[in-house]
Amino acid sequence: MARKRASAAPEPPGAVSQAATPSPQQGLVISHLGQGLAVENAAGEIVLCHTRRRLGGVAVGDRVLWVSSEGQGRVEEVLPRRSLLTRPGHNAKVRPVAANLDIVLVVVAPAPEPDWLLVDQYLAACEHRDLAAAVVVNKIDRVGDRAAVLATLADYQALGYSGFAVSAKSGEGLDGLRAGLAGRCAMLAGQSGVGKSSLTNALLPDRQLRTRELSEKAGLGRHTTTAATLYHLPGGGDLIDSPGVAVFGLAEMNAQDLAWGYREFRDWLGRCRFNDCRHTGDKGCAVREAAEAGTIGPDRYRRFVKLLGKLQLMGGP
Ligand SMILES: Nc1nc2c(ncn2[C@@H]2O[C@H](COP(=O)(O)OP(=O)(O)O)[C@@H](O)[C@H]2O)c(=O)[nH]1
Ligand SMILES: [Mg+2]
Ligand SMILES: [Zn+2]
Repeated sequence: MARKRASAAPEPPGAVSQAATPSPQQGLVISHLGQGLAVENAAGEIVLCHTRRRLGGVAVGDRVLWVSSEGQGRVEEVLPRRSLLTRPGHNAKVRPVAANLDIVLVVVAPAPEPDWLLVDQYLAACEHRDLAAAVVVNKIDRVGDRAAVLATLADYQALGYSGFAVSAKSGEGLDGLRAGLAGRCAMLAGQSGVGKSSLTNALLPDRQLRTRELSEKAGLGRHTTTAATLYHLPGGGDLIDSPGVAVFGLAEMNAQDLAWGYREFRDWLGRCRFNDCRHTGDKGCAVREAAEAGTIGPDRYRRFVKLLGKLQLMGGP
């Protein structure tokens, strides 16, 4: 990776007098550390920063203005975000997880058995948050059982989602995936065991180095692996690795949002007989009729009905 070393020396300690308030610099939040934030400065170096309390939540991927203060940095301002992914926190509050994300890669594999209900849930959540999404079938080196999963991938591609068939193990298809990520900020999602960690390692050759650098900055000995961390992809673009963070629930979505999250439903949503149509058993439902006629894929429709049931059990809005 072509990370630049600083050409301009950092502010020497003690140079910050009362008279000369340092001017804020732009930085990129790449991780939460034990006692603060890891912010990457313009030279590509990691600066440990704390925040002003009034700033509220700062997320990985946030662009910030920060100043040097007693050998550390202090984040003064969070710059406007183009997207924000949150997850439910304590006391009905939401916690920011990733800012300025462009695309979510929903990963499935021939094994474990693909959970397409979960895929649809992720895709609907992305539609709801205005994030692009792509479906990645990993482990295509497992020739025996890949046909079925590739057929379903084609269904998603027909809906306009980018689809990639790759192998983190053999490297097959990874160049296409890299090209698809160039210049974008991406995050991987998917059930356990599909190969998210393996893909992350394949896409980020110097990940270990960066993780070590973070640990040193944190002074903790070891960077906690559960903290979401932003890494630069060698071919341009960024990957936010967020192990163990399930961020794509149905929280914050209602029944209408879910229907809207099925992008092939949109042409039909205004055509049901009743305004408050749930698109399940209702009389004169244009969506259901389109699914029965095969205009809307019946598998996707069936999964919508299941997800709607799940949503109602949650007793959401
Ligand atoms: N055959 C094959 N196995 C893979 C591939 N990618 C990952 N695996 C294996 O699948 C298992 C789960 O992978 P992991 O990356 O931990 O999945 P995660 O839970 O999604 O992070 C491991 O045993 C990997 O070695 C692949 O492309 N092909
Ligand atoms: Mg993993
Ligand atoms: Zn309807």
